[in-house]
Amino acid sequence: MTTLTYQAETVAHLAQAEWALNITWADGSSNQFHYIWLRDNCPSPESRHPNGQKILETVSIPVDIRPRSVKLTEAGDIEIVWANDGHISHFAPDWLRRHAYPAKGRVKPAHSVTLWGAKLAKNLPEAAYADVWPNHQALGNWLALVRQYGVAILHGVPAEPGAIFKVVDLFGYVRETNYGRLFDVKSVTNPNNLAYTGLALSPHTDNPYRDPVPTLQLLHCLASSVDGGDSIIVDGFKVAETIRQREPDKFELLSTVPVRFQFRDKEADLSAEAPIISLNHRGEVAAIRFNNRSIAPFDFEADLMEPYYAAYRTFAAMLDSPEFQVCFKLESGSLFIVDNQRVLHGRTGFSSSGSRHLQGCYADRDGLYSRLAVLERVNSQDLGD
Ligand code: NM2
Ligand code: OGA
Ligand code: ZN
Repeated sequence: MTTLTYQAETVAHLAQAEWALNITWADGSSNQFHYIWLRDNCPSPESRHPNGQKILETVSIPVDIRPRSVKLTEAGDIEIVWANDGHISHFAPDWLRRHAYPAKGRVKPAHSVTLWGAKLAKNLPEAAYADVWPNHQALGNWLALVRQYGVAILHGVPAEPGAIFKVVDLFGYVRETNYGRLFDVKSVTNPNNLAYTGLALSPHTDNPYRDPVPTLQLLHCLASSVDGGDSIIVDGFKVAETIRQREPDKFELLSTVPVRFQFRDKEADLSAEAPIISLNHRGEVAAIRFNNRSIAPFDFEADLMEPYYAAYRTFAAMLDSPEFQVCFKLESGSLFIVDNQRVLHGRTGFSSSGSRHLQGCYADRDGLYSRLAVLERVNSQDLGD
């Protein structure tokens, strides 16, 4: 038998102001709910479908809507009869309390995001395919590593062509590009991309010349018997926050000046523009876009050229620095996934003796987060909306 332990919210007092209903709760605190907001969020079946989607068109609500009456029912709900059309809304006090505004200070803490530097090498975020595949708890834990660190490794994926899709199937869908649903990363003659050579690749995000960029990248190792070809990962958010602290003027340039990235071959002509560091509306670092191989010639005003080069070089030098880099050898059967807007990846160069073959693909981060949220629902007392 399960016992519901949460306490039902009780209303101590209701007061009708001109534009809003004031509710005083049993604990003495109070909240204000605008009438238009209450009508907009009415849970009646005419206003909202059982699937949770809103049927009511907000624009159809009179902007000066008022209640004809407001009362507390015997069941403890708040009942509002609206003056304009007599529609009746019932609100559960629990629901109102959970959605009270302003949300500041009340929002659930963001999922834990851990910025990391070189020390992550001692404790790599990793799991075994054999564990996550049949087990939702272990899969959730592995996907949560992607959300927390922006990278996770998976060992023991069958070293067979296409096996990378089995991993994508665990959380979402492939994002197809001009490189195909799947691409083979190996040294070829006449490569259209330096990835398909034995050259070292300095830390980068993939496809910065696309808008939107693919938000996840997976790379799966099928063979690796060469000298070199070690994998490098760097937390771009950590580097950005470090520049913000140490050299704010350079941070300002990197986060405001747009630069262009481009890629051209016989079939594609791609180009996109963005600052290397994108901030969200709260000023937090939201995305990194950096790939020295595919950046277009800068075309700024003359005055900006030297300061921008200084900022760019500081950023690139930090990506190359042992303070921030984590290096590891991706063995045959291992795979890593990176948040392609946060964690930069690269490799050391490798010789032509022996063989090295990786397969890669892109996928969407929102799909991974959705899958993770559904897995987490199972273990939480999620009351829904
Ligand atoms: N490949 C491996 O985004 C890039 O240009 C990096 C991407 C060719 C799909 C390489
Ligand atoms: C890539 C890439 C790294 C590697 O294909 O985008 O960065 O280890 N490859 O070959
Ligand atoms: Zn890459």
